[in-house]
Amino acid sequence: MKKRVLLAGAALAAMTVAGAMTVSAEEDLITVGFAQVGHESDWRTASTQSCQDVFTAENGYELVFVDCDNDSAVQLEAVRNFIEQDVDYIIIDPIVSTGWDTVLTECEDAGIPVIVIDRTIDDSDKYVSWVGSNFKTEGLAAGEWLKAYADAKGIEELNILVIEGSTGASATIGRTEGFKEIADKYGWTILDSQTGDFTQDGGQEVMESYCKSYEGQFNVVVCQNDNEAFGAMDAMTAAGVSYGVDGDVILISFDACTAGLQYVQAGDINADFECNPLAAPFVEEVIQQLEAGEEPEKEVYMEEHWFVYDDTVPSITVDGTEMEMTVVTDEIVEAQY
Ligand code: GZL
Repeated sequence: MKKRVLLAGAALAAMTVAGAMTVSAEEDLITVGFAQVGHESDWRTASTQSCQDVFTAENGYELVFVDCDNDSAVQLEAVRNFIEQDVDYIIIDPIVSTGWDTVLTECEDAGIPVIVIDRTIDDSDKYVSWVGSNFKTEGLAAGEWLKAYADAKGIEELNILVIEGSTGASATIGRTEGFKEIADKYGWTILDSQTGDFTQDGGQEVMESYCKSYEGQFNVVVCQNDNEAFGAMDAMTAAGVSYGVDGDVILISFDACTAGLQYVQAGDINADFECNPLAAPFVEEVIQQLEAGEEPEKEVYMEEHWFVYDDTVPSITVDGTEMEMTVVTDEIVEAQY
């Protein structure tokens, strides 16, 4: 019988006095261990907050949260500690997509269901569900939008620099694969593609190097998340390179966090391809299904939008599916994560 955290004594008294919950003498809390990638970006902050907002004592949970600081060894150790603590469920956002089968087998042997969010695990299927986004589709969409935008603006030659996300992360792999498929399809030149590790500092450092190595040779920069784009903008500004809807360089980003959308609205980022970080409500649904003895879906895809400054390109077609481009408004910025 799985050990449950019993809410009793002062904690129970405090919560009943506060009216936070109506409880019997002892209330079982479902313990959830969450091994988070780190704290590298605005997107990550929103992802963490989503779990902290959902997995509360008031909602019947105890969240055991570990920020793995972008270190895969720390993340594997965190999962093993969750097994030692005999939590009820384990959530993993895998820093990298491989090296997981051994520890997932240990979770399976311990009878602890694992739910993967956001990035994917590609060398094991020993988890109940994955909740996240299609990263390759994000890359394909960015490429098809760039083609339509360049055509609309009469730009015939595209010379592209890419600032990739963290090496080995499925978000990086998918966005890179999708965008390169379109670049190959239309015969574009990708001058260089280096990792900025999904951080603002990383984006700035890579862009500073690009501005020196490829001075005057590039007219598109693709950043695989908003924080890299913020750093790249600083670097291009310092180098006297103009970007955005009125600049010499088309700037594309991913995530579409609030700050990213503000830059789109200002015309500094031409297009921002959303990746939805708010997975926790969908994870809770999976846990509740398991609690009820039901079998959850193996894959749960999040809904996302493609944001632009204006309606130069109202829609795109990706893999035969028409997708609307969304012009950023004050209301959209206000409502974003
Ligand atoms: C994508 C997520 C990525 C974001 C980055 O789902 O894993 O990691 O795009 C974050 O902002 O660092």
